[in-house]
Amino acid sequence: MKIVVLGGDGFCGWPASLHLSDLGHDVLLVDNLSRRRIDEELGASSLTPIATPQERVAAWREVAGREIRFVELDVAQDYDDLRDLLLTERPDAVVHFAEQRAAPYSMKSPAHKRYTVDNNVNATHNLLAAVVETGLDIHVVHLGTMGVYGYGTAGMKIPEGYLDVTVTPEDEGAAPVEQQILYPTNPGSVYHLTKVLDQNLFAYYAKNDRLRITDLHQGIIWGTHTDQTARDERLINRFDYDGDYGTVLNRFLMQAAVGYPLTVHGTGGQTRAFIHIRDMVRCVQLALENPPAVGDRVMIINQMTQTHRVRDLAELVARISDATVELVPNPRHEAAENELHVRNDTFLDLGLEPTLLEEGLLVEVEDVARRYADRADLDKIPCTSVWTQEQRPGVPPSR
Ligand code: NAD
Ligand code: USQ
Repeated sequence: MKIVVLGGDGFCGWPASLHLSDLGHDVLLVDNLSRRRIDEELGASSLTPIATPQERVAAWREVAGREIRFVELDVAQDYDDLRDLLLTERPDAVVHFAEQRAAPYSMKSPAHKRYTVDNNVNATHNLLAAVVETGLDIHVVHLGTMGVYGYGTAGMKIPEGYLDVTVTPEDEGAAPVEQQILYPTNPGSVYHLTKVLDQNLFAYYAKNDRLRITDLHQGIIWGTHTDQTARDERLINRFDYDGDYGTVLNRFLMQAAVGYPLTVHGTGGQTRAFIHIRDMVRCVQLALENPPAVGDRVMIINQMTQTHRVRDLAELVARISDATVELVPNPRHEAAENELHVRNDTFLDLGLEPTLLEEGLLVEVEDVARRYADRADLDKIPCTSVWTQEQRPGVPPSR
């Protein structure tokens, strides 16, 4: 297949691109490098030393003998260029990772909220409008999030996108009608909200223009290496640990490696869905190999393999690495404790063999963190973005 990867310079996009290229697909990376600029804005950087996109693709050519091309383009702003690229390249599929993906970053200020909405919603809508304008039959695979669902499920397993409901018609004597609706959303940040908005864009374009769309509702990624990124240091993936972009398990592993108390928010009773980065690249492959048909509704797949409670993760990391755990005030507005049950049959049925925490991989990731520990800036570890006005320093709680 010819595959365009939007956001191909990012934490997920880069290893996914290498994996697809390694399988023999023709891969074109598109990225506006906004993530690298946000590092500069935050004064933070990847724990691992990442090469430039140009160095990365040159290293891949040298190591694997395969060509990945790179185009710098803003998917949210350069509509004409995006459409022309699709017309010139005529890809079979586009994998869309090109969004601002950190919940804390999206809550930092009104400017950050607005940027996240503008960037994410426009990127998604530009892609859909461009596919329609080209008239090409391109399979769109989008990286969505488990966070669109919210985390209070009343004990039920969250289905893969759609909920069965029974409607009782107003007409007397009419039989109840069975329907499937999009599972009700309950986002926990402006970032997660943009993924909810994306969902409606997809539903509309699948219905109105018969676009073929797969929306992958992905859990929190942990890990950093894949088989391909580990092949040469110039191919190394980014590893975020700062208070905005670092995700919880990778943060705990890095904190353990540098002797920083593990930052558990609140009671650590939050339960979340997780997936290892190696499984993510395989899921993207499986999604590409199993597209919906023209006229189908959006194919929604839960891309997660395990659920874990935050405090259990902290205790596990503390146990294997002799770290201490600290309960810090929760900067977020989220339920202190929740259960989470998720259906994930689609990828398991397609042959995904989940990488589990128990497999000793925690240690592998911690090794990465330890190896690059001297690059860590400990001042960047605390999460300083807060969710509500009341949580801002100096604002009295009664306001
Ligand atoms: P990332 O920030 O590392 O990568 C995103 C890439 O997209 C960056 O390289 C950035 O420069 C690029 N980008 C952003 N806006 C763009 C635009 N307008 N035009 C062109 N390029 C643009 O994030 P990631 O962790 O790789 O996440 C990728 C996708 O996966 C996101 O949509 C995210 O919501 C989703 N996701 C990530 C996780 C996770 O744990 N990392 C979990 C679930 C879902
Ligand atoms: N948390 C801590 N301590 C920390 C960091 C986080 O206790 O140091 C807690 C948070 O309060 C939250 C949970 O851990 O309850 C998860 O936080 P996270 O930053 O790992 O995950 P989240 O903000 O949800 O975002 C990440 C990715 C996002 C993706 C999402 C998948 O950044 O792109 O969409 O995971 S999911 O959570 O399934 O929606």
